[in-house]
Amino acid sequence: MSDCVFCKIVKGEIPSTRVYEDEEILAFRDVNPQAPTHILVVPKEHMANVLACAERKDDLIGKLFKAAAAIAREQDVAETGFRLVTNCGEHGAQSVHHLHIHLLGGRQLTERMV
Ligand code: DGP
Repeated sequence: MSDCVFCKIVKGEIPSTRVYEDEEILAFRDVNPQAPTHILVVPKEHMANVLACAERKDDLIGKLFKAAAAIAREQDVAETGFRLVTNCGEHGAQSVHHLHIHLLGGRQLTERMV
């Protein structure tokens, strides 16, 4: 999608700090980190949110979680713990409408979700 910021990051048109990449998935550091480790795991193909991803026949949704788990290990937060979040739509406060999973860790997160 030509005006999507994450599509531009995937294409390298906007710089990012990449931490993981495979054929279908890219992960890079969030520009506005909420925790010492704050990484966004995104499909390279544009899709708006988890609802769109869940409609697919393939296992991309599983691959995104597997990539997030591998990144958590690689970034040394697997032992101490971390949080995976995907915001969806208006009430979910999704601001970038290209599916992404936030991987947050590196400090004690609060018990509150909202
Ligand atoms: P959400 O509210 O779930 O849609 O989160 C979008 C996240 O994307 C937010 O934490 C900030 C991040 N973000 C937005 N624009 C950029 C960018 O150009 N580069 C990077 N690295 N992150 C971005």
